[in-house]
Amino acid sequence: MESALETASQNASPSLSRLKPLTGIKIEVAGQPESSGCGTTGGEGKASCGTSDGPDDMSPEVWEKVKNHPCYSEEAHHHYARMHVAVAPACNIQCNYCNRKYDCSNESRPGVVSQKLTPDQAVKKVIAVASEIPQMTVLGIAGPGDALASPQKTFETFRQLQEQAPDIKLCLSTNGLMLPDFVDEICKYNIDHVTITINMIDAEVGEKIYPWIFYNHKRYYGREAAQILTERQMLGLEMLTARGVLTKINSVLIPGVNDKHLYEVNRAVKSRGAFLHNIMPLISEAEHGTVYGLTGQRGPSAQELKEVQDACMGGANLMRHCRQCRADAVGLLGEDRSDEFTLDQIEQMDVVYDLEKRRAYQENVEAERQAQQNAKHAALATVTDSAEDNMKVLVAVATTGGGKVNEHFGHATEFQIHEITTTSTTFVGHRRVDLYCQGGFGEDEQLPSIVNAINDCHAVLVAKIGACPRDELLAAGIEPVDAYAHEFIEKAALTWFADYRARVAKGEIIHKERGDAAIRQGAFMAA
Ligand code: CLF
Ligand code: SF4
Repeated sequence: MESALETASQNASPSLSRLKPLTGIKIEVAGQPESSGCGTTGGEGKASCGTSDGPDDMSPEVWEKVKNHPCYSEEAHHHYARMHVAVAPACNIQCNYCNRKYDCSNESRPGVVSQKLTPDQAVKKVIAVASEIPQMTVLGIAGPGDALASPQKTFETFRQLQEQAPDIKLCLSTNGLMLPDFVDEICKYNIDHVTITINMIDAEVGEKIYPWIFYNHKRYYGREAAQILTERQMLGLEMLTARGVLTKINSVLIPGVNDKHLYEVNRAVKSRGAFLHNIMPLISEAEHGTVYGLTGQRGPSAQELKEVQDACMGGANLMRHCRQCRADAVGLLGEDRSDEFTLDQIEQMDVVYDLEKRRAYQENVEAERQAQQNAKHAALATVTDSAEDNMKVLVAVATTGGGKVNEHFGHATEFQIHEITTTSTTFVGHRRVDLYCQGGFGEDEQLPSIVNAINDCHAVLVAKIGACPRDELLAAGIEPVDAYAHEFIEKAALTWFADYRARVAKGEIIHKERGDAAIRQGAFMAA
């Protein structure tokens, strides 16, 4: 084991200065956008997953890689889709938050994978989806085990796709144990995006997360296992950075285990050139059958998650729009169309991979995206508020996309959360909820869980809302706001906040701090 590590170390020659981090997702008013959070400095220029960032913020080479990747660009995720193919069932480590009967927790919600695929079946499925969903730009292999624990299946799938669908970006997710051994292979197939799940850099923390690993034909336990894993993860990350592959680090936030430690993880991965850091909440329920589920290890609250993410600002750039999707997910982030593409259905489809048609469609998407950006900045420039105070609130927004407040409260399956100051709006995440409106009627039993999910917000901006949920929200101290229906989110939020502060100043309402909110546990069911 040691000699393998040493050999790999000698092969690695990272030039870490090539990839430097940037700042986060913040939209400033009056047409003066400023990046400060979810972005990175990639190559010689800036790169970001921030809503306001574009080709001017990064090198052309990095922009080319991220511009239509829904996970690496927060802004792109409103327009472009990804899909996963479940070709990698095996795993070589055990995480206490994983049960093999469920999707890999690295990249997935806990929920069984509907169909495990052979590479041939996977390629067929990708071609079928790409024909039906021309905005599907990224193919990821994220389990249901570890992509590099089944390397033949993983790379055979990538090999075929590189030949048959050359415009699709290839993406891989791994626990990192075998990563140093496969960096050449990753580069050979032009896999430009690699996610490594790194929950610790200290074996004392690691032994509470990983009971064992299987490495070099031997099973290692406890602290020794965690030590090998962290060394391999760091080495793999350095090797990818040296080869110019964009890396994203996923970390599962486990309260009482690694919550205080993730700041150190953030600094460590930043110094090794990670492009993005995605800090995700632990999902842990007894019915998932995981060690953590069975021992009662809880996941973080919304504010606990935000506190750790905020503490990591300024380190590696943060991804805040992850939906913890399934290992066989298909569609835009936050939606899942995998049911439309079972193997039986694909057999019936008339599949034609038309590269020109896909390109033409994506050009239209780009034009629409640019028009939306221009309109948004024009709308923001009309917001005038020069007040300078420290008041800061969160608002929840119901949106179907396009950057607008355009979803009915009862139809929302998730709310965007924005932090508002007098001069800026910052996207800080999503909160999933159960549908309030069921079959045309409001489902009052769902309201408490929806209120819990956005309980740290002062207002919820919606296109429309009925009288019953309106009263319940008001009673909970959350202001329902439908006055800005179909406005751009940032403009609506800033305008509402100016009005809110004016009412506070006049004594019409009293400003109070809000409490915490709950992160929804359990499998996501699309509307
Ligand atoms: Fe898939 Fe992951 Fe690639 Fe994205 S997902 S392999 S980087 S294409 Fe994305 Fe899903 Fe979050 Fe993963 S939203 S779970 S970060
Ligand atoms: Fe489960 Fe993924 Fe961890 Fe393997 S790496 S044990 S599949 S969560």
